[in-house]
Amino acid sequence: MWESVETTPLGETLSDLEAFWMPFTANRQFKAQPRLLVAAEGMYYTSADGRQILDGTAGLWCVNAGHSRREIAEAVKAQVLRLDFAPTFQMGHPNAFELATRLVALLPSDLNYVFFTNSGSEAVDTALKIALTYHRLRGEGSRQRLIGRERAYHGVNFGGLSVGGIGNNRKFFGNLLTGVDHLPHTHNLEKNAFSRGQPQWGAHLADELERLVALHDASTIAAVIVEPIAGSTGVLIPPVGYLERLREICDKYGILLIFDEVITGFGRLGKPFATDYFGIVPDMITVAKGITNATIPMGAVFIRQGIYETFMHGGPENAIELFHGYTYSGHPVACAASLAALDIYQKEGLFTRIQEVAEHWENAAHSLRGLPYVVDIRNIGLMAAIELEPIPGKPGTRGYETFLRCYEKGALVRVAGDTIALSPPLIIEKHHINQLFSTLAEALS
Ligand code: PXG
Repeated sequence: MWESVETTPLGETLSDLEAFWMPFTANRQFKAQPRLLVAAEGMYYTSADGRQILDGTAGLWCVNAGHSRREIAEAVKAQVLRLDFAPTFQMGHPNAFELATRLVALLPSDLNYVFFTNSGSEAVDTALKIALTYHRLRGEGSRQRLIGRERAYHGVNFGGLSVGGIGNNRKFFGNLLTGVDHLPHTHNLEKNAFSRGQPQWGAHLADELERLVALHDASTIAAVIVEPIAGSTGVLIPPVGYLERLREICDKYGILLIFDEVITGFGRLGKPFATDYFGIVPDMITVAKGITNATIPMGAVFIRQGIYETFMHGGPENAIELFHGYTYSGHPVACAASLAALDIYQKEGLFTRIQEVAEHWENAAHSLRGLPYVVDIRNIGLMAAIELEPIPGKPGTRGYETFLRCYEKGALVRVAGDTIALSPPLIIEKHHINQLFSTLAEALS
């Protein structure tokens, strides 16, 4: 059926594709010229017109162990047949407890608790609610302010939007949460273009948090949330010393620090999490995507011991400690998928796997320097971005055209404005890396 969609005249194409209102997509443009993926295996998608497309983006930064892993499929099937669903409100099922125990074993010693959600957006809103409640339980209920950062993406729910820093994602949706402020982003081409790994310039931008404290007073600030590396807005890598400084200032003023590791979690940097890579322990971590290798939707918040304990000491034993949760928090099928994904990650050493290819990855990315319109290349772990000079008056067009050309030539890349972002599955081999960057080089030349 899908084969025919691409070849039928426009009218028929639209009637077949019309009903699905696609997320974050120019629907009319897409439906006029659709790009449909019909199968996937390992590093490759198969498109409706029968081509093999190298996956340079791990789906949407999420298929960390590569596509269509049999072990996960089998675990999911077995779980659906054994226990399709069980509530986690006032009831439980073994997989959720087992998964939480397995996850905290991967984390720095103090992050000992897990709250399950179904997406990164829900994980972020959950973490913000925990932060607000935590301070209130400690008798510091005036700490209601949340601090995000410009160019941050924390999903699309109202909490995440409010601390997020992407104008288009925010401007249509009213007042959002009140009492939110933002740190400046750290991206600076003049100082840091063509950096390899963490850029040298910009640690002082964390001191802007001191200014926000001076402005609002620490007694009004609950939490700071940042992506250790901003993914969606084009792989913005923290300057050397920046995250350390944020941690210090948060500690100084009793402000919780939340790392949004929806993209950086589960091996993207050659360590299990960015907290391990940077050696900085936040008070909460939000994850999603790679937690199940994207096979079944799931997200989670990892929470420091002291925060959980505050809730447990907050009232009588028969009191619900947190008035929050989702029907599918800890869904048995998602838990089964996640347990199977963790087995693969651990058996195949995928959390550290990319250390084998990291140098090759970095050199391949930077080999694009000098191609037309390339104004920056940056990389860290198994992430890279190639920033292009915008066409005057038409921001985003050059990026989108490059994305289309890559797709025609057999590679899937992500585009954020005029920046091409890359984050392939962690099973990538050197020959795939060569294919990816040579495709990009052709597309750019
Ligand atoms: N936090 C971060 C850091 C993310 O990157 C979310 C939260 C939200 O997760 P959910 O599961 O609610 O989508 C994300 C999601 C892209 C792209 O290509 C990035 C995301 C989602 C879709 C596309 O940049 N990140």
